[in-house]
Amino acid sequence: MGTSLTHWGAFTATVESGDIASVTPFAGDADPSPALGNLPGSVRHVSRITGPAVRRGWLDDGPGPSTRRGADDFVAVSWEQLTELLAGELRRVVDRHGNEAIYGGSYGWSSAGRFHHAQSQVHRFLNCLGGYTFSRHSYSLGATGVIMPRVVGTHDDLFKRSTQWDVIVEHTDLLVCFGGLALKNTGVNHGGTTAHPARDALHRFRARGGQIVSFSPLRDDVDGPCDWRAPVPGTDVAVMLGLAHVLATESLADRDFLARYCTGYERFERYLLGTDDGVPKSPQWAAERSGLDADELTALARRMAANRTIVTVSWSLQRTRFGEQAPWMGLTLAAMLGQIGLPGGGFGHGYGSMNEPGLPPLRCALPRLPQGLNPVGSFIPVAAISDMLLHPGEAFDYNGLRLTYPDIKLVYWAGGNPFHHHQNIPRLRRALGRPDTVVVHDPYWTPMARHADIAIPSTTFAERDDFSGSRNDPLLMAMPRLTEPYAQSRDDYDTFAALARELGVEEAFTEGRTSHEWLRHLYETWWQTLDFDVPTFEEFWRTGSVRLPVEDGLTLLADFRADPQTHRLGTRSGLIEIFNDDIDRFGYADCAGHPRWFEPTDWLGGARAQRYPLHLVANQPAARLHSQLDGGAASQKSKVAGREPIRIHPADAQARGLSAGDVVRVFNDRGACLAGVIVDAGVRPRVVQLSTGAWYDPADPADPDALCVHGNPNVLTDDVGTSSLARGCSGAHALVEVEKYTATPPPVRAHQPPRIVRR
Ligand SMILES: Nc1nc2c(c(=O)[nH]1)N[C@H]1C(S)=C(S)[C@@H](COP(=O)(O)OP(=O)(O)OC[C@H]3O[C@@H](n4cnc5c(=O)[nH]c(N)nc54)[C@H](O)[C@@H]3O)O[C@H]1N2
Ligand SMILES: Nc1nc2c(c(=O)[nH]1)N[C@H]1C(S)=C(S)[C@@H](COP(=O)(O)OP(=O)(O)OC[C@H]3O[C@@H](n4cnc5c(=O)[nH]c(N)nc54)[C@H](O)[C@@H]3O)O[C@H]1N2
Ligand SMILES: [Mo]
Repeated sequence: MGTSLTHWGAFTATVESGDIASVTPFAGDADPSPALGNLPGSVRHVSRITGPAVRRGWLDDGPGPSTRRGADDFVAVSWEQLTELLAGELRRVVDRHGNEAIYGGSYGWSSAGRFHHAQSQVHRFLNCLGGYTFSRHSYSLGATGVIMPRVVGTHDDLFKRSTQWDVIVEHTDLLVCFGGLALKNTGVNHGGTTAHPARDALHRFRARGGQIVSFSPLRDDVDGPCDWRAPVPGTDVAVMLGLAHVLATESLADRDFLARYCTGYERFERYLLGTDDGVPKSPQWAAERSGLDADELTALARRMAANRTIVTVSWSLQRTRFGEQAPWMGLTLAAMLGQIGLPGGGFGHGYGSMNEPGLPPLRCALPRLPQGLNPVGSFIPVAAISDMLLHPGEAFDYNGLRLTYPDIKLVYWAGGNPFHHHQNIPRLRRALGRPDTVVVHDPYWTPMARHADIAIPSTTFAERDDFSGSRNDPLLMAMPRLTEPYAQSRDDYDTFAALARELGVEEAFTEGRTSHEWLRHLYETWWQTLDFDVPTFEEFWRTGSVRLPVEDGLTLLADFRADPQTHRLGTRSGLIEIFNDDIDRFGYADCAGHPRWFEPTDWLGGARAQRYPLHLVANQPAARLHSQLDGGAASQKSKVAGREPIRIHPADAQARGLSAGDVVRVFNDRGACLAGVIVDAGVRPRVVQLSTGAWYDPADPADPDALCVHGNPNVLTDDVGTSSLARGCSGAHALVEVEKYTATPPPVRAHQPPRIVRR
């Protein structure tokens, strides 16, 4: 028996024969995530990496570009050999090419524990060696992270200090949700989560008479009653413009709010009304793009102005081409309503994207492993990894800067899975063929680990002591080890400590501490920064948790509304920028000085839809976190015919002769995968939904263009940035065609380890 925690919830586990046998959700959790069901059997799962392994070709031929990554056998080596080989290779790359030649961005969620957080560990280690090329922003919020600080002075306060559920329950009349309020996503919070209040909050909201309008291609993006509108995917900005047009032309826009708290509304209004381009962005204009009814949009705009309304934009809307526009336009629409900063009115970003929006923030910072300083200045926006590897030395635009891609010789990954998170996997595979060496730490033989030259078996959270920490969760939880490390797996910390010793930087990396000593050290250093009492480390470890004070009753931007001088925003003007001079000056073709509609390539209204007539929504999976524990029971139960399920509207299924349970080939000119059919009238016609996270499983591992037999949508998505401003991930959408797969479907082997030879 033991209690621990994942990004998707806290639980008590029984342990048998070195593995988790069963889990019981944490008693205080009203709505536990179904992904907890993936934990039993995860420690000794067949997909674990059992010992250090080196790709045969790399061992025989030495470092260098290779097309064999992902196709070669591995050779088992001892920890001593591994440490010597890898330390030697790190030294070679640093001496010959400089630290800039190491890409250590290492994006990924890894585990919830704050000390054994793999990304923090790898960054700290590489900093001890003199630094690395790093990455900025996230796949979650690539566009938001750049646009929102420019126009509202922050991005993370939008969700970490958002209007709280209790305030919404009490004051909001109307929630207008672009991208729905998907409760499946609120299961998760970075750093761990012990409570899931969103479902209950919506229940109470409705009981008070609150209403929800959901703009989404999927009916079940809102659980329970709502007014469901399904626009053509990717046209939300056009819809918002249509609503804004009604406010502007029917004297419903709050001119006082726009004058006092915003800049640039007049410039935007010229666009909205079509003063210069002759095209009013009217409800009729919006209807032509979105397929919605113009009169219904007009009626909704009036209803929004007459009620206490929150306009909320899910994060998915900014994970598309021109993704900067939707949150910016949502903010602009809310500003026109003039309710920003009033209880239960205004703007939201990410309700239903993650657990944290709507939850009270902590009144204190959290313990955190110091990562040291990185003297290397070169970086990429995180989703430009293939661009970087394929185009060293080339210049590119980012957020007003003109940067150059470095020439990467060694890629170091710990705690992430690019075959889960990155777009256009065929292109990614070619990109990963370019560096001399690819190093991956992971507990499991994920597709990324299979593409490594050096694969290092990490422990999971269940095999080590750690503690949690999340900005919007009141409990700091101890995560005592539940069982012994499996096979030869090692904590990432111990792997780095051994490498640091070999490379002469042990003291800098470990500061002389074991991991348990680090836990105490982090806790006690943190404790000294607090202005309230917390138990001693022993007491914390014994009782298993500390409850931290939170800031209750927040309304987003209430302080700014109350006093815009004292609480000026972090923008240049200190105000909400509906027009932004800097962005205007950058002169980008794909992001202008004010929010506007851009026509994407992959949308149903464009020419490409003649060849690929279905719009794929590649959203977050309900039964797991990303690709984590895809082999677990909850995830496996969600599969259809052993493949990732694809949902399709009955009319589209019928037109293709498909029925439930069929295996289909989903394809476009970027790639193809198999998937298992679910027919569902809750999906908009001409939309199909295939979530991310099925482990990439190429029919022929040597062919980068091979069919993925398991259903990873990132073989279909375009590896193109949101715009020149943010170059964020745009993987949420792709146009595809679907056909029945008539041959015998190849078996799914993604969770079987690669061939490992012993010498
Ligand atoms: N098409 C499309 N693509 C997307 C998205 C989308 O909507 N559509 N969403 C994007 C988003 S928002 C995100 S955040 C990304 C997520 O992408 P990732 O964060 O890369 O996905 P995960 O599957 O969580 O990868 C975490 C990895 O860490 C490993 N791990 C767990 N614990 C440890 C540990 O202690 N040590 C080490 N070394 N490893 C550990 C796990 O086994 C797993 O392989 O995907 C993005 N990709
Ligand atoms: N269970 C579970 N929860 C998760 C995660 C997970 O892997 N599993 N991942 C977590 C992470 S890292 C992140 S960043 C968040 C991501 O949070 P989001 O990005 O918000 O999540 P998604 O599920 O991709 O998208 C939410 C919904 O938006 C809708 N949508 C997609 N495109 C459009 C569009 O063009 N217009 C409209 N109106 N709606 C659209 C889809 O129907 C989809 O179900 O989720 C987090 N929560
Ligand atoms: Mo994310």
